Amino acid sequence: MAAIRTTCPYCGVGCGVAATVTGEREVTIKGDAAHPANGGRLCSKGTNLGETVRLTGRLLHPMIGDRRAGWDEALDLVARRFAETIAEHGPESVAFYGSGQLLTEDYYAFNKLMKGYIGAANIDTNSRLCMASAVAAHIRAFGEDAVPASYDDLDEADLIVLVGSNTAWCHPIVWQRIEAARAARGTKLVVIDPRRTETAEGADLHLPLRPGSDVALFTGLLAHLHAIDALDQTFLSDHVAVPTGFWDRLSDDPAATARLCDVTQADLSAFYTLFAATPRTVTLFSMGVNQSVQGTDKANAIINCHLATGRIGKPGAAPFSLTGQPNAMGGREVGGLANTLAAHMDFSAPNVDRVARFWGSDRVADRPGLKAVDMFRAVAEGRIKAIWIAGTNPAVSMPDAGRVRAALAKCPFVVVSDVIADTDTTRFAHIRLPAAAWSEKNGTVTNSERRISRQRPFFPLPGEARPDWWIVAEVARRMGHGAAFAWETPAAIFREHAALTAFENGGQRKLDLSDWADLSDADYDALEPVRWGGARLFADGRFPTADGRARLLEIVQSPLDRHNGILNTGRYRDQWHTMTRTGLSPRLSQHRREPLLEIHPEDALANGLREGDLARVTTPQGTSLFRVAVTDAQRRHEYFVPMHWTDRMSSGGRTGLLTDDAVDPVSGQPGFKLTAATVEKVATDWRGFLLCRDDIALPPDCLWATRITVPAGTLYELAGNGDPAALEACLPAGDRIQAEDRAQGTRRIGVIADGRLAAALLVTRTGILPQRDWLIAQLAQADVVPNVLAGRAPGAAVDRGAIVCLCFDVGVRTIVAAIAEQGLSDVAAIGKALGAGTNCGSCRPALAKLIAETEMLDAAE
Ligand SMILES: Nc1nc2c(c(=O)[nH]1)N[C@H]1C(S)=C(S)[C@@H](COP(=O)(O)OP(=O)(O)OC[C@H]3O[C@@H](n4cnc5c(=O)[nH]c(N)nc54)[C@H](O)[C@@H]3O)O[C@H]1N2
Ligand SMILES: Nc1nc2c(c(=O)[nH]1)N[C@H]1C(S)=C(S)[C@@H](COP(=O)(O)OP(=O)(O)OC[C@H]3O[C@@H](n4cnc5c(=O)[nH]c(N)nc54)[C@H](O)[C@@H]3O)O[C@H]1N2
Ligand code: SF4
Ligand SMILES: [Mo]
Repeated sequence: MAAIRTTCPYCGVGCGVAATVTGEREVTIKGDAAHPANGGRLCSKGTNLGETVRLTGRLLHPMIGDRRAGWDEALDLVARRFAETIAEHGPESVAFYGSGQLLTEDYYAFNKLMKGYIGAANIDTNSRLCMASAVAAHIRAFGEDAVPASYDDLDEADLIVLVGSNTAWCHPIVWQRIEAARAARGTKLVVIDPRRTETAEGADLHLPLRPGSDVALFTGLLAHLHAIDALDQTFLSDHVAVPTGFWDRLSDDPAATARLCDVTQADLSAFYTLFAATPRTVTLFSMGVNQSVQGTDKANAIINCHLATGRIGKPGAAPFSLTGQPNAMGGREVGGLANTLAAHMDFSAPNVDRVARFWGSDRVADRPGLKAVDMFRAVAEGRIKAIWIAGTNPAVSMPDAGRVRAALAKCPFVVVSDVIADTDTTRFAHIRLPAAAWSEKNGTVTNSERRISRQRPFFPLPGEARPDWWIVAEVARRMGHGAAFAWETPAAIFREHAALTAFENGGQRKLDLSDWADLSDADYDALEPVRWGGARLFADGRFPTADGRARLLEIVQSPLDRHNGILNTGRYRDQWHTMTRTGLSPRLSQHRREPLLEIHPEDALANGLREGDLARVTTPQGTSLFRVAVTDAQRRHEYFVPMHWTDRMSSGGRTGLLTDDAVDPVSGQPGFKLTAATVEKVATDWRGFLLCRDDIALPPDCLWATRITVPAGTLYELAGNGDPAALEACLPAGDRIQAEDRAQGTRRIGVIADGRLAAALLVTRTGILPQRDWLIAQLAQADVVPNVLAGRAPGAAVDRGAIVCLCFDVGVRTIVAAIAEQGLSDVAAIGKALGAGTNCGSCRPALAKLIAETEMLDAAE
């Protein structure tokens, strides 16, 4: 069968994927060599998409409570309850909460129903948690939410600055492009992040700044550029509006800035000097900038430096906001946030009038609706009485998620459209609607560089799953708006969206898709990835403001509170958000098996914590346990935890319960990266692990139980107090073999069913447990090895250690040994010797780090 060309459903890089169906829900995934975003490359997440497309855990039928219902019944009920609520309490008593993982067509349908026909603007999405500050900053500086740059600019830059972005993990194919530019033209790389991430590890300069101090850093840079006369005066006078007296209010004081940002003055000056000297500079930023209570100011402080040096709209020179989700950008284009109306238009009277005429509706919303955090507050306070959540898991991903859960529990009517039956959010749903998933759904997404690509289906819709746009249109029809939602295909919706962007545009808005407004269905199906606005916007120096000028903004660093401990949160390389899909992949689950608390060695010492201990993190919002990982990549008094783990996956690692829900006053985006926190050791009597072929619920009576998917089964890491014997009740039926070491309090139990290993439980009070890999492999074996409970192959001395390269299955010990024995001195040499790092490339930063560490050890000897 021929490969279907589609787009990766994970990050905003928007890589093209070639999918070849090889059987029932079986597919081979390759990079699409013809896609300009990736030229055939895929990172670890994209490469392993095939492991996530089976029907495990899928929601396949509409459900009313726990009862399976037909589509008609479910849709009628949703329409009736929304209509009744609106009739009784007004249009603002209902809300939609969507996602940057919806397709543009889905997004358009949700937005049109809420803003065009329900007549309120209470539709917001998880992009509020992600991009809202970048959106607000673009609008403040350029007059429109338009990303000036493209990936081409990375190839042409001489300096790339990454601010608050762990690009190597979160935008890996952009990272590979940055690496390529460094190799090809010696592009310099500066990383600005409080943590020494794998992204920062190999940079020319890393500024481990004090969290939240980016505004001071970039305002200091602007003052310095002004002081040394490094501004582009011509660009400023022709194209930028500068407030009177602006420059007089800036003072160039690198020493003070370095103190405030807590970086050395030498490093700060090195950055300032490099920036001043390099016209071709691209500054990429993501969540370390956006997810801050001063996020919009941070983004504008960066943009200021680019405007003042004329570094925008030119090859290799631009501020560049990286988008997180695959269609964060498409959602912004549609206008699916509560503070935008549609197609890059706000709620000004002429815009409302224009959109009303285009949609043919007399009740278009005329003012912004509630932003995510306020929306869930309104649910809690009973002002919103019906909510429809689609493509997002707010019970995990919202800040202060405990409060969001309480709100949902009280809400009279909760509808959730999802692809997975049981998530932390679907637990609160009165109605669950089964959506089409990636591999089935059909439409378009827009990536970080404004490139619109097709997501194409290659499997038929399973069970009764339906596309999100279809579900919305059916509800709209039942609410009496059939004529406006009569689309037969996603192509029809795309044409309507494109036509709206072009409608009475007259060059006022950069977003103008008129070239695609008449696309035939066949042309839509065959649509090649296309970038609207071309490679770069604003090349003529004209901006979509009333006077055609961009704006320099007066920005002042907000005071930073002194906390004894700061919790920072973010992502792991191989997990995607709340793990509903990446959690199904055994390969991806190997990179980090448990949610870790990363902590500086001195803080660990001060709190009596050692590697592998359990620690309790407490914030004003809540508390949760994490496994301790001691690392000097953290600054003192700052802790990092991942956002991914859920109630479905773990008893701990519940980061969403901890974060503060304070928001940026301009954008309404929460400051996920900075919450006051304390840590303490949690002693346990025993630890262990449980491996089983069949899925079982989280074992009870454990302080710590985290699950991951492994080939042929599930692995639980466990710890607790009291008698671990209670765990034996979890074991499946079968013949048991046992071994015991009373001195160390170690118990090993194997269960054999049908002549194969069905489960293994290994628990110890003071002893050492074997590495998991060999036992995991035994689950898939047809025969049981005689001494299986030893946990390693008969005669085998050492195992290969934690897997570093997923593609070639190479462990850390194998790599370290090869570096030492064969004198391997770079990543390419490791690739030659072991294959590691030569496919998806996601482990290349980790390999580079291993070489550096081995060299350091050598030097120390
Ligand atoms: N593997 C993987 N990739 C993903 C995702 C995923 O879930 N997993 N999700 C996608 C999505 S939706 C998004 S939004 C992106 C996010 O991509 P990134 O923004 O790269 O990821 P994060 O880990 O959230 O945060 C980035 C960095 O911000 C730093 N930071 C914290 N506080 C500050 C500060 O005050 N200043 C500065 N300068 N930095 C700070 C953190 O230490 C962290 O390393 O990733 C996308 N790609
Ligand atoms: N502490 C902390 N919290 C954070 C962040 C952080 O850095 N730290 N980052 C924030 C950011 S940037 C983001 S983007 C959010 C992400 O957070 P969420 O959006 O909550 O995370 P996902 O796990 O991607 O949720 C997507 C849901 O949609 C379902 N789904 C997948 N495909 C489809 C589809 O086609 N249709 C429908 N209807 N459903 C589908 C999935 O099964 C899943 O339940 O988290 C935010 N929360
Ligand atoms: S970088 Fe990786 S996760 Fe992002 S779109 Fe490309 S393959 Fe997918
Ligand atoms: Mo995001």
